[in-house]
Amino acid sequence: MIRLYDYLPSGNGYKVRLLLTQLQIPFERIELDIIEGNTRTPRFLRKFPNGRIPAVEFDDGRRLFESNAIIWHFAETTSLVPQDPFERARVLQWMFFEQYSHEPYIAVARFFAMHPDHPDERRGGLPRIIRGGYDALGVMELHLSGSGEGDHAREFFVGGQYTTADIALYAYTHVAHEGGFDLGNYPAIREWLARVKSQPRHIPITQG
Ligand SMILES: N[C@@H](CCC(=O)N[C@@H](CS)C(=O)NCC(=O)O)C(=O)O
Repeated sequence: MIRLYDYLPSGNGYKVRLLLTQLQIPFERIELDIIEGNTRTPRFLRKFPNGRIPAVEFDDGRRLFESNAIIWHFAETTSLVPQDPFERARVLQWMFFEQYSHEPYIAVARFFAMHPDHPDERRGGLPRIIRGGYDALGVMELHLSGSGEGDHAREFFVGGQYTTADIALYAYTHVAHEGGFDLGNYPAIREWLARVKSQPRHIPITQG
């Protein structure tokens, strides 16, 4: 059975939990408290030198970390990843966007709000982090609402179907308010969030 090293409040961990549940792939979840430094122990670092969850371990000893690499691996041969090479690249485009332009702002602002006493050198840059988060939301709203030149409104991020791009972006967008973000001016995002939530076998972030 696949072992998933996880931390319940983590949106990155949630991506993997959600995807495995939706694909009906059984897994054992091992909760590590990141606040207590449980991903930085010599034992964990020997397996996962990045010292972060989510990370998975297979029965044959293979290991994988980075949430989006993990969900890509499990979804690659399912309807959650399109078959057309260009559409696949578009899914990856949004997954890279999530990691570079979205998660470092929206997830970090939420982490600060959830752990006001946790020391973190990035805390001083909070105004820049909030700005970055709203920039990312603006990009998503533009794409979903189809307000760009020659564009059209979209139900999902790529190809009119629910893909790993939606899972990657949903993970922290649906809890953005916990980081202080107001989605009031982002109607297309709010409708998309409801659409993702209504997918078969959806689970909330609080479910292990
Ligand atoms: N890019 C990584 C980010 C992973 C990450 O930042 N994990 C956090 C929890 S969301 C963590 O394990 N932090 C513990 C630490 O850095 O010690 C991914 O998408 O998996």
